[in-house]
Amino acid sequence: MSRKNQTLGEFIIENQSEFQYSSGELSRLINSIRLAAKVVNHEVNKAGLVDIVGAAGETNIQGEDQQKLDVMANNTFISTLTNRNIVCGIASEENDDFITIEGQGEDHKNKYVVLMDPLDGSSNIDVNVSVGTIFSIYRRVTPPGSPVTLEDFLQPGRNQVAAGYIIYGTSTMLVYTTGHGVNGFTLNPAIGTFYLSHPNMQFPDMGNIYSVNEGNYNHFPNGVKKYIKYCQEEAENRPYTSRYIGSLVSDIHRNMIKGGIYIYPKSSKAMNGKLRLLYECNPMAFIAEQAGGKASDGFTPILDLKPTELHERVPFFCGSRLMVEKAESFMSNS
Ligand code: AHM
Ligand code: MG
Repeated sequence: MSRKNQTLGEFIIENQSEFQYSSGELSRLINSIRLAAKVVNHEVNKAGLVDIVGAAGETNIQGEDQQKLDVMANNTFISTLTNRNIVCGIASEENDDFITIEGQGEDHKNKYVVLMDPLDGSSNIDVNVSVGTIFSIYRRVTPPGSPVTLEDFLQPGRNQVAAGYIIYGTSTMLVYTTGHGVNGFTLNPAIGTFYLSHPNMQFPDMGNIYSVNEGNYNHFPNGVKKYIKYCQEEAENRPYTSRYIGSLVSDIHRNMIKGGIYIYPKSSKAMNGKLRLLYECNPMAFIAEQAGGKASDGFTPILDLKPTELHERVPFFCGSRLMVEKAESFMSNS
């Protein structure tokens, strides 16, 4: 249930009972993400003012160790998530291996694992383009009481209990789902509070935006080439408009609001595309499906793929249902 002027904190509490395990832990976990998001937002907003966009390990003019923003975001989310007694493991795009969290009693009793891309699109920061955080939450599959294992992280996306993103844009938004639709909250920076601004977000079934890095056109599979030509053809509601920010969170967010398709296909340069199944595609696919959209690798729903390694990459087609289905038909017929 949503109502006017509802804050994210109120929304989390009021909707807690929707969640089947409903012990309050998932709510506390989302609350800790809300807190980390505010900290990262503060730092991202200062990026143009202070000299913190330099390489990690350098020293700034005040003699302080510099952290690149993606390192800062990673550290912020890890420490915030570790400090509550809820999470037993974290996997991040920024870390080679997963992190094991013992918990306060050092007993490995916590139930949730978090997988995240702490600052996606970070190459855009220097040019003042929106970036985002993407997160994905699962219940561990190994029994509590022992350290997490790789198996806890390599679950199909279908097992996600929550997923979301934060977009640090013209305004900062937190958008998430716990499997009961998608809701978006906008930060009022003056008072540091997220308000429900986009209740029950829905991908329009059809749109007129296609988002793909066409610079790689010559390297794309035939199905993608043909679909791009289809998008450009003169027809009743075509040509579509091409919009590509190169910042996944922003491209998906815009397409969810306006209707569109995002494609990062495989290519002859990158056999599995670029995006990571666990940190980028699974959470975005969960959100897309919960918002009435679709997400696949061109053939199979992303959420049905069985991951085999932490940093696995996968081709990604995500967006308005009818557009993704059309792109898939070009893939299977070529
Ligand atoms: P990153 O995780 O290294 O930031 O890369 C992911 C980003 C996405 O946000 C974006 O959609 C894509 O890379 C853009 O890649 P390209 O520049 O190849 O089009
Ligand atoms: Mg990324």
